[in-house]
Amino acid sequence: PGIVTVNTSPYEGQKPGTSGLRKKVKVFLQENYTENFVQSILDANKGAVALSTLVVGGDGRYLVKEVVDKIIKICAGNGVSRLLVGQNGILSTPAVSCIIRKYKTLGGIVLTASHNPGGIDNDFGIKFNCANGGPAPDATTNQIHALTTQISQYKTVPDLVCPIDKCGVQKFDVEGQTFTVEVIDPVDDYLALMREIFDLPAIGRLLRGEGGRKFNVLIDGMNGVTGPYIQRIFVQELGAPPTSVRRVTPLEDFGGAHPDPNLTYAVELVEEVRGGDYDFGAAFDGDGDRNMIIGRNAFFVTPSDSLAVLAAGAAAVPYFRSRGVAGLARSMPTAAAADRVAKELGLPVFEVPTGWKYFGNLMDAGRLSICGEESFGTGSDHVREKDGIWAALFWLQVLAASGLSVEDTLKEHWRKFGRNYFTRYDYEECASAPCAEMMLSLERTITAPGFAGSVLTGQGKAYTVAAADDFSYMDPVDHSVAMKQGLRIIFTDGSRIVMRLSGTGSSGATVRLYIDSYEPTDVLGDAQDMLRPLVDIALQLSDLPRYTGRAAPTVIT
Ligand code: VG1
Ligand code: CO
Repeated sequence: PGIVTVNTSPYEGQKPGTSGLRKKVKVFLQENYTENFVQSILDANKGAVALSTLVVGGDGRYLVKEVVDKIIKICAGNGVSRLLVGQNGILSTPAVSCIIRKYKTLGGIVLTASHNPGGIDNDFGIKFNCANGGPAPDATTNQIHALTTQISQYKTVPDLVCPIDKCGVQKFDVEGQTFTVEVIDPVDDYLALMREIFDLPAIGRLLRGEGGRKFNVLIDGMNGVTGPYIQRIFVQELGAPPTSVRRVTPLEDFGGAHPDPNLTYAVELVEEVRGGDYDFGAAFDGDGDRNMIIGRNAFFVTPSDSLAVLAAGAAAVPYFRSRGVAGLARSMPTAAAADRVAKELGLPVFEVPTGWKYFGNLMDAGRLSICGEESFGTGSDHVREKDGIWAALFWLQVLAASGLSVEDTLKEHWRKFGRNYFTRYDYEECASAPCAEMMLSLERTITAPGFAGSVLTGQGKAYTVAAADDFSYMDPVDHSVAMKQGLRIIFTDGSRIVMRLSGTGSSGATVRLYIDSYEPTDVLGDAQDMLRPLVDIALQLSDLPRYTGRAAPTVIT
């Protein structure tokens, strides 16, 4: 088949956010919209694309298969030599990262809007990952965006027919050059990596109830991409009963579910674990990079605590036993529980802006091993994305070694380190303009002279402001700077209020309010009660209810 050059013109707004370009499906369906963005990704890699290998796959949502087909044709048109494509277009985000690294490819294109709902009326997304397996850094995404504003042509091979429903190698002659598409099993490479990292037989004995300890798990794929991975790893590899897994078929609309593993959207799992005989529950988001962990009676583990507990328990995992742990990191809004573990272990700890792309450089430089975000993201340098199933296996390895329950693990951790109470309030799909105004006004308030040192009171409890700013970050490795990463108010007792606008939504604005407060001894309280005074202060100071017209958040974590 032959290469065709198609004339096109730019679309506005093809600017990748926290994690790729995310828009409504109908936006992607506009003529040449998807083609423009894919061509711009390839153009941003100019010089390297010819004769390269790329990985392509997505979370199974509506439009993934069609877009995989477009990408295959455009890659063929641009001289890419080989594609590794997940069967039926299925690859979890951490699996893409794993495959890029294992086969040393130039990068990968991930088709996902992560935890956003799917289906024709919902979201789609395209993200480019680099040769280290991680999301492209700001410099690259800015360059991709700049290219989308100037694009005038894309190249494609319209007559190339490449089915992706069966694994195997297909070769095409594109104007005398061989173009290879290798359709791969989505799970094989990822499972091989998990076998290297963990002592899976030990986890298997726990799940099969050998050695006298009955331990029931319930693992929820939320109809997202993790289904085949869960089925293969938990049931086939580890020998857990088939009733240990639920919602394991990837559906284009996630069965109507909002595939975001939190207490609101994963309520089905929470209720089943609460009402049933389960010791452990886990759920993952649409593309498999997020995780929620709960214990018996649906005891909830805050992601910030999860990171701290795993970091403290890393010695249970062969991968960390043999390589050691170089350092820890968390995103800025994440509660500082991991910092206390780092201190105890004598490890460096890094505070980066929201979004996984900021961890990559530190990992590549060998300075960071385990990291996480409050948004149900946990990961390590085994790949360059957060990794939901890996996090669940890590938990099970720690529990298999300690013999403790999830709840007792947390209580012991808090007794030893104290507790960072944490909550996040999300106000989803608000009007954009008033939210932008609110952020400007709050920034003015907190950066005004005299704000630092002032005393703020909520519910009769007084806090003294130690510092306040709009967070900016300089990457310690390449010294690139990310500005305006969230407003934060830090009090003299270490408590923090953080407010920022989401960068993953496809329409309107989502306001996120984060509260983090440390208690050395009073560790068994209810987070909502303990944090009420600081929530009050944040709402007063920002005037959020007036700007958003919302009396209550959409989701509380
Ligand atoms: C959110 C989370 C952030 C996470 C990002 C991508 O971003 O807050 O921590 O890295 O989603 O996660 P934002 O800008 O909406 O707050 V995923 O699972 O979409 O790849
Ligand atoms: Co995700």
